[in-house]
Amino acid sequence: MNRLWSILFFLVPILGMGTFVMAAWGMPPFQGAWLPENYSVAGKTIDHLFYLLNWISALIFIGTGIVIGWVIWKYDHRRRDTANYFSHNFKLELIWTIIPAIILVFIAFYQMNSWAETKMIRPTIMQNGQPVTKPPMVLVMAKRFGWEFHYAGPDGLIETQDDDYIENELVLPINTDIVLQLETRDVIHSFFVPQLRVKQDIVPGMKQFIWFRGTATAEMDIACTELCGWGHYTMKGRLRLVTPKDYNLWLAERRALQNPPIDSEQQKAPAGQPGSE
Ligand SMILES: [Cu+2]
Repeated sequence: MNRLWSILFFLVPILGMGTFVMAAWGMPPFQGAWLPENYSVAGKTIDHLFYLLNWISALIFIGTGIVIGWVIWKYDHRRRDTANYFSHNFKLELIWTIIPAIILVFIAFYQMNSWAETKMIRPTIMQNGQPVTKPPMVLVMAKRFGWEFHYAGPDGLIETQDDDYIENELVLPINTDIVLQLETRDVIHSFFVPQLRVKQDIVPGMKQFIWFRGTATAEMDIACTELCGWGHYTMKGRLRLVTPKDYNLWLAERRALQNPPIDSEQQKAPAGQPGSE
């Protein structure tokens, strides 16, 4: 009976690895269970880190599974009735403290670049010959239950009177450093775009900044990953990554639609100048 148990324990790493491999290669029934396609420059670094951590975890998982199975197999009480008992083993304790410590310190140093790239070094622009942090392109306002995207109006600044406000639809240009300013109207939400490898909690009273650079045109979901109330699951936005040219066209269309009184006056002024008087 005990040997049967050991076989069951051996099955854990085998089946675990089996599902892992099948998901990674998209075999049925695990199609689409692996990472979604990446559309961000920094996503490559993040995916690399993800695979490294996955491999470390997989090796430890398989190793532990084999050790547990082997111990149950070898120390079957019908073949060997007493197990060795000892309450302390300094050498063993030292080994199982130092090895995880080395792994964790290694990961801490190894991930520094990707952390800096995605969370610390904000893109810059040149202003009077000096690099300054790039101002946010869109203010993302999370609320129960939806997303407001505030684009800059003709003044080119967000959080001003002429902001263009859109609900649940975000359009951004590719091949451009995008900075988003995240805020919430009520509770904690979390801005998550898996295809951009971006996830950021939004805390009331705080401004969070995220940045990324889209690599190809695509359409993707924006999800909230903080349980924020009964309608949490309905907090779904749509992100369209378009070419800079299409983005400018879209923006011009928005401006033409938005604020008709201001627009009509602006259109009158240049039209009225040549030849009308
Ligand atoms: Cu939410």
